[in-house]
Amino acid sequence: MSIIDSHPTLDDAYPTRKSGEAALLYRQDPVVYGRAEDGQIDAETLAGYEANGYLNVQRLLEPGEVDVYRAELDRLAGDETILADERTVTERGTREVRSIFEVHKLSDVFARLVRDPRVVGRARQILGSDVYVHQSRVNYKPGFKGKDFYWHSDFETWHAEDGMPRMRAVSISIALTENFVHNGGLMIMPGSHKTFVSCVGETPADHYKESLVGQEVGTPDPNSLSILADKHGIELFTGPAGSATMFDCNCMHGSNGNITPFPRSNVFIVFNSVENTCVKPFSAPSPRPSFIGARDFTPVA
Ligand code: 6CS
Ligand code: FE
Repeated sequence: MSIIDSHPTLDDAYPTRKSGEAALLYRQDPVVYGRAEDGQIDAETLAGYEANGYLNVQRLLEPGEVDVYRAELDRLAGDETILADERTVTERGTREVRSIFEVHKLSDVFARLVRDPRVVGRARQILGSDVYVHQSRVNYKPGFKGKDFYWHSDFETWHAEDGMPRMRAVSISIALTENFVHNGGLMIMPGSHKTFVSCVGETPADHYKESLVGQEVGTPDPNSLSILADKHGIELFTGPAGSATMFDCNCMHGSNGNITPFPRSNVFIVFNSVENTCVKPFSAPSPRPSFIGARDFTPVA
C-alpha cells in the first residue's frame, strides 16, 4: 500500500488499474461547483454534501407519483421485448431482473423524471453547469434473490471504462419501494469521496458483461476499504418510497443482498457536467456501450 500524492499528468489525473499495487490518491476536484443561491438546495445541505459526499431528500416524490413509477417499473420488467434487450441485466444464474439500463430512453415516464426540476435542478446546482445523463437504470433488488453490489467508487469505473476525465458527476437514487435496514439498502462511507482508491488489475475486454452482474476488477482491495471504513464509518440509508439520496460520483458505496420478501427497487440517474464529457477510456481496451456510458452529451432540457 502506498499513499502517494497524485501528480496529475496532462491527461490522467486518477490513474487506476495501471499497476499491481493499490494506492489512495487525493481528490483534485471540487465537490460542489454551484452555490446555495443557485437553486433549491440550501447552504447547510450543500455544506453537508461537500463534507460527506451525499444528501438525502426525505420526500422527493409524492406517494401518488411513486405509484406511477412503481407501475412503470413492473411494466418494464414484464415486457418481453425489454427482457430480451441487452440493456436488461439479470441476477447471476437466474432470470430475475437485476437492472434495466437507459430507462430514460426506454420509458417516457422515466424520461419525465430526468427532466423534473426537483431532480435535474439539484444536479445542475451541485455541478454548477448544464448536465447530461451519463447513465440511467432501474435496480430491482428483488425479494429473496436480490444480490449485493460490492463496495466500489462509480467514478473509478466511469474514469477507467467510460473515459470520464474528472470528478464532476452526481448520482441520484430514488427509492421506489421502502428501504428498510434489512432489504439491501444503499451504504456510503461518508467523506470517502475525497479519496480516490486506485485499483489494481487490468480491465478485460467487454468487462461490463460480468461487472454489471458482480464487479471484480475496479473494486478496492480490503486494506484500502478498511482504511476508509475506519476513517469514515458506514452510513446505511433507509427511507420510504419516494425518498432519494444524491451522492458524489466518487463516494465509496455498496449494498447488501436482499433475502427478505421485500424488494428494494430504485431508479438511479447519473448526471455528468457538460464541462466533463467523456473521452477515450483511461484504463480499458474500448469504451463501454453507450447505454451504459452515454456518448450523446446533449444537455437535459
Ligand atoms: O458500472 C457502472 O456504471 C454501474 N455499476 C455500479 C455498481 N454502480 C454505478 C453504475 O451503475
Ligand atoms: Fe455504484
